[in-house]
Amino acid sequence: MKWKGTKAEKAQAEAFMRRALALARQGMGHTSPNPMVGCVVVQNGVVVAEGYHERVGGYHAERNALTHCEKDLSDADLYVTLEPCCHYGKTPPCTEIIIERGIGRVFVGSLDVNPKVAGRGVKILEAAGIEVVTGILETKCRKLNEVFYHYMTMRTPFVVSKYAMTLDGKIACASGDAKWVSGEASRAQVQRMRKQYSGIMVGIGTVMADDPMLNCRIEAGVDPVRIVCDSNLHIPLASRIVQTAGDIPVIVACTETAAASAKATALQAAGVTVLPAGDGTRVDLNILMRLLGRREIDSVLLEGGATLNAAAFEAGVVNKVVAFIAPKLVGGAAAPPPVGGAGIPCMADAIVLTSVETGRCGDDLWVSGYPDGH
Ligand code: AOF
Ligand code: ZN
Repeated sequence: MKWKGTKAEKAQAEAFMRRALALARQGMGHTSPNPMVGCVVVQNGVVVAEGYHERVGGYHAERNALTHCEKDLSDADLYVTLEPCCHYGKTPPCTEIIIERGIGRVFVGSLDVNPKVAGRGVKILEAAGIEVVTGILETKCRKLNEVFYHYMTMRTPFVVSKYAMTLDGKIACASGDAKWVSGEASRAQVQRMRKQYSGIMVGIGTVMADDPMLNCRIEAGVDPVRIVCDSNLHIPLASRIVQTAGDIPVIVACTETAAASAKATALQAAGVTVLPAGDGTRVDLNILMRLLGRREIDSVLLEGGATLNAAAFEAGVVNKVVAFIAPKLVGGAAAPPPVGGAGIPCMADAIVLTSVETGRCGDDLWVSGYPDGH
């Protein structure tokens, strides 16, 4: 329902919702494919209980807040970033405990898109006589769970194309040297992104050039699944990714033909999942995304080079772009840009980003946005 509070009341409600958002973010990297959710319980203007969804399979935010508080919560206000669930999943419905504890008012950030909930959570609370106010900091709450909203409705991973380039639009020198394009602060930010998303994808060119690990070096146990797009299975068995396949999962996407080869068998023996994606001469990225979605990979950080990035934009699988721009120039007609391929012939047909945000990361600039229609 629409809320008729005063300006001051609205500002206060938003302040509590901001606290709930901060709590929700503490679950980052641990809740996939569930959303990040935070909850704050307020009585007489004071926060008396807090909780968040700490990990998939664990209690939801509301239950975490309420079970840890023994106070009488009759008529208290509860702020939650996502509509309370009303289904028996891995845990009992949050609506049940909210009703049991006698909460008087519930402030909801954004509605759930899970078809098991989708507005029914609000209806059940209202039917129990609880006043429900929706849409508090809705945009921020939705954005926090942009992965969840996409994955729950599309069943394919939310793909974030991340790249770092020089001010003259190069991701490496003409020699191939790329260490480092962006500064330390940007690279630290990329480590945080590796924690945030459940998969990380590169092309075979990057494996050949850099022999990367593609792990997350800021926290143990939150590494994304490593995905290599390698149509003809050229990945060396001695590469660091293959050598560590037993520790951090590796998926190598290839063609149907390559998946039937002896190389595929050798990779499987090394612990790699070989995933055929299409019967053409190259990996079909749309098919690959559907297959990754079936494996509950809800998001992919695409750290591609010029070729894979071009293929991803051409296939229309990119949902978000995050570009770091370093204030340096290297020139060179042969130095690669972030997106190669044949390119779009007319500027009028360019992929335009919406909801653009910009900022600074050390001396670098960053720009993020969402390709048209995504
Ligand atoms: C909430 N609060 O903290 C979360 C919610 O598998 P389950 O039982 O954990 O249920 C997952 C679904 O519950 C998820 O898809 C989403 O709809 C909702 N998540 N809801 O009220 C929470 N994590
Ligand atoms: Zn719940």
